[in-house]
Amino acid sequence: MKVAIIGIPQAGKTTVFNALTGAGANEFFRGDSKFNLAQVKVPDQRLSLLAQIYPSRKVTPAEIEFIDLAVPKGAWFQDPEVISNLRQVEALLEIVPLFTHAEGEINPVQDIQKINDELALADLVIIERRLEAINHQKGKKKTPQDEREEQLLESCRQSLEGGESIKLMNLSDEEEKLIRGFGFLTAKPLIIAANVGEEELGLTDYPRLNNLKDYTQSKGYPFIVLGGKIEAEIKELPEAERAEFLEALGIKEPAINNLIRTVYNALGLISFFTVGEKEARAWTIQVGTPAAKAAGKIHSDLERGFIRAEVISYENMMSCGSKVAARSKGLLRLEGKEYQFQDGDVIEVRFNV
Ligand SMILES: Nc1nc2c(ncn2[C@@H]2O[C@H](COP(=O)(O)OP(=O)(O)OP(=O)(O)O)[C@@H](O)[C@H]2O)c(=O)[nH]1
Ligand SMILES: [Mg+2]
Repeated sequence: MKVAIIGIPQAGKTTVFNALTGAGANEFFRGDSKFNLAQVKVPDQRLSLLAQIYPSRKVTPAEIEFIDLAVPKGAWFQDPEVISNLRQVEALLEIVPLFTHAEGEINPVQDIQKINDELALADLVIIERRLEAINHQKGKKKTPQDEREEQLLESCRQSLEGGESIKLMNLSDEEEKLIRGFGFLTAKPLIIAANVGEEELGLTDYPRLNNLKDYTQSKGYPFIVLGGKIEAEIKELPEAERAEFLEALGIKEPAINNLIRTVYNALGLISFFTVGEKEARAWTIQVGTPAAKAAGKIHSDLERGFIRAEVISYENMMSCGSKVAARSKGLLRLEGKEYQFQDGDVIEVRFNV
């Protein structure tokens, strides 16, 4: 899973990237490097608690990949490298500055609209190009499939020109499949993170924030608030000092954890677990994935030779304290290949290849 961090210049994108990754990435990109890239662990307390049962020697959380793009000033989305990177991600995380930033005036709703316009423009370029190609195929007549595609792209164009993104078009599964290959930017889930200044940290009710909250709600964008600079500082601290620092700030958990979970949920992702003495591990799947396919995440043999999955819910596993106890209470189920793992399922796959 790959998520791109976007936003207006100087919004705090690289700062948030550093808060996510602890990578200490430079604010300025040197040489040819046009982006920062890092794997981020998805915080999940359930996994650590499961690992304590065995105990497991190794704990491997789920991960999401974040990419922080160096965006050329001015011609934001006209940079082909930026665009092609964005087309490959599953979601967009937009940093909206609410702190006093270099660009001066603070106008979060306008900032979001500005970026949305750029995303729409990038999609329109692709649509025009494709329509052109469909209509000017040398010595070839339009197939019914071409016509279906043309019709669909025309309605995407109308939506975009009317200021609406493709994700709000209520496309059918079949239509979504037809346009998936284009990687339209306005079809991707968009998550908004307000980057607030240190003075506003912990404040939940002031006009500028409320406006933004109302706007994101009306558009259906998942929304979170964080102080990018503080979060980056927290990430730099040694583990041992972190708790004390958080306590001094009066917070239980870094906001960045909430951000990662929000992204995970916005993508419709859930985790199932495999646990043993060797390793406790979280695996990421899309909600609704059949068990055999989900098992394929662990190893392709498990999908190919899938027989059954032994499943215990996280809650039952914790209340019973072991797999053996869960089995004796009848709480271990055997599920077939069409079963859909639920968030938190602890599983073991029986297979034969
Ligand atoms: N006070 C304060 N300053 C911040 C915060 N987040 C970012 N900044 C500052 O804002 C400036 C821009 O931050 P960056 O993280 O480089 O922003 P960016 O969006 O990556 O900028 P570009 O890549 O140049 O578009 C830096 O000087 C940061 O220190 C914050 O939460 N509070
Ligand atoms: Mg940057």
